[in-house]
Amino acid sequence: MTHPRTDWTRAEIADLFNLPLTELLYRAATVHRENHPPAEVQLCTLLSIKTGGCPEDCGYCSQSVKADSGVEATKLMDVQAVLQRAAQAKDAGSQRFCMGAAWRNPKDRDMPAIVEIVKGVSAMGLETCMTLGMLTPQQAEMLAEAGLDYYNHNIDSSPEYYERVISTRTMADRLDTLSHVRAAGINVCSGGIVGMGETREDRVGFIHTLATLPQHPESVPVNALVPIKGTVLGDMLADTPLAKIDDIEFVRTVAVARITMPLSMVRLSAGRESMSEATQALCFMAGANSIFTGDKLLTAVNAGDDKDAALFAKLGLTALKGEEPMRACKALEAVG
Ligand code: SAM
Ligand code: DTB
Ligand code: SF4
Repeated sequence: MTHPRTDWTRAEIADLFNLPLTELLYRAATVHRENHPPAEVQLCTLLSIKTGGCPEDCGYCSQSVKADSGVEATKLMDVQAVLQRAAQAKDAGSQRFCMGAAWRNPKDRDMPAIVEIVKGVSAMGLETCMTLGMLTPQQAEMLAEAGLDYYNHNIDSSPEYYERVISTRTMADRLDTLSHVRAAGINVCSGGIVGMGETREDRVGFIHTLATLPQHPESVPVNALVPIKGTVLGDMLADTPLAKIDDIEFVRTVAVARITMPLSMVRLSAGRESMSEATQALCFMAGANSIFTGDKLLTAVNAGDDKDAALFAKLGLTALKGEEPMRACKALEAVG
């Protein structure tokens, strides 16, 4: 197996975005089936283990103290309560349990409970993913030792547009955390949000940043902005309805992520709830092979298991079998 390219130029990525849709989808679907079972989709479940009261000012987020979204701040959930929710997710057929905390970064005093949660969820046979904000190299090591499979930390947008959305931490801070995660041997999950009012050029810069990391993230979540009332971006979009991302442009972004990062799991993440079945089907054609299941994301509503079961039946898709993401990571390690 050859190592996937990490030397993409912005011009090459822009050219992919500009392809006729039929050609772009054909190429993305070809890369998809060369590297993944094309009719299998990974099922992940999200749980907010510490909600709200976050000191960061991410303009899309209901959990920032700067947002007037009505989300109540909570303390870190009890370990047993988290394990109970993980067991429910497993019973519902989920393969990965992703836990999010609305922190700028975990405090050292939080780490023992976090470690216990990772160990408990792993012991159930679920893949574990955490998103806790910025990490020090030592915290990344602790999570690795606990057996954490994935760490999610999104770059969110292009380096240029990022600064218009978040002021309290920089893209460079985020890339530092990703490198600590990578150095600790934890698989990287990193993606971002489309539909925040960014331009096509920003979407090119967003994919370019991910596809030129020294090693591609094993998981790439592509979120469509969920406009939440009381957040800067949610309110901005409410006033300018035409700013909502065009469905075909969203599909193009998924396809370009698939082509440039062939081994990665590309996750059709937030925003699915308001997407038509046809748009979701196009995303799967374009190489998306992972979703969040269940009724809730972190604070926003999700499509829900019944709707998803009906969609999968209609499209002939099934839950991913086996250790696909791990296989991809092992393949990457093997080729150095
Ligand atoms: N506090 C942690 C952090 O930011 O690193 C973890 C939680 S945060 C909610 C995880 C990611 O969810 C964000 O980076 C963003 O990409 C995505 N996200 C948050 N709010 C969203 C929204 N309203 N619509 C779409 N995606 C969103
Ligand atoms: C990611 O990229 N999307 C997920 C997960 N990683 C943590 C979060 C989506 C959050 C959507 C808005 C909400 O539920 O508040
Ligand atoms: Fe805090 Fe994460 Fe929300 Fe940003 S995205 S405000 S860091 S919870």
